[in-house]
Amino acid sequence: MKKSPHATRKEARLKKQRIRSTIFAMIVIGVLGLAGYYIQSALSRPALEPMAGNVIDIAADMSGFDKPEIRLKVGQPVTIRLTSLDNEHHTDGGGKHQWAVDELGVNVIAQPESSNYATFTPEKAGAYTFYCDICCGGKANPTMNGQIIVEG
Ligand SMILES: [Cu+2]
Repeated sequence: MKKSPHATRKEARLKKQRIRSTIFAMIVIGVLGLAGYYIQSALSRPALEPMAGNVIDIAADMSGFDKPEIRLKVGQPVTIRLTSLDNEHHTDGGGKHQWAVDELGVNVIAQPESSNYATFTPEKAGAYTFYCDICCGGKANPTMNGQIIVEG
């Protein structure tokens, strides 16, 4: 059966519409993809080096750190990720906590109910003290410190 000229014209029009909506969809996908890319790169934190080595999670609140002792190996990179469990309504320290080791030159400060991290490689064996000096009477508070043991 032969198609009438009218039906052929209609088909051609539908085909053109289909091509047009395909092009439109491709443009939309492209724009969304580009926007997503820009949003993602804006949200990522360029100031921080990427996490490397073992990631050790430490949580802190007003009652102290959740780990009294951390064992590391000389020459092995490690990332300490500190999370503050306290909110900003704490009058003492404003919900921030710190994880610092003077001998290793590491100092991480976590904002209220947030995480922050530092990556480092211990170079010398020994036992060091980690502490938070922001809240609860600072370093002197026995719950806001612990031992880091670096083994050769
Ligand atoms: Cu603290």
